[in-house]
Amino acid sequence: MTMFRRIAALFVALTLAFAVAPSAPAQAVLSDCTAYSNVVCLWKNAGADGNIWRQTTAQVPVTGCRYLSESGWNNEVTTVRLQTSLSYVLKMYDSSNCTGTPVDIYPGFTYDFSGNPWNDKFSSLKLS
Ligand SMILES: [Ca+2]
Repeated sequence: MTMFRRIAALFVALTLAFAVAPSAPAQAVLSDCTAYSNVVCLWKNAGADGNIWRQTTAQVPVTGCRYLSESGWNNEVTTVRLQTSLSYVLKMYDSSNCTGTPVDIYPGFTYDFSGNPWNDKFSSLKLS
């Protein structure tokens, strides 16, 4: 084989390796939230990266509490955004049942808790 053919064969092999490699879970971006109306968005990583938890505001109770343990997101959240034109405030709690002092999340802002004591602490939420 000529050197060129060796390199070409190697390139094809590498291309195939990447093509058939199991794909990682899709990494979310900010637009996976901002493209929607009236949604609550949580990301596992800083900078609205990693897996996304996105629910409509109708799916997050005003009276009552949404438990993140039910979806495997307990103590996993780093980035939060409330994407709505409605006058809601999102209340995020360390406790599992919306008790204690919440962190208030206002609409239209992206909150990145990396390096913050609240990082990977949120366990429940509600709207107010
Ligand atoms: Ca917690």
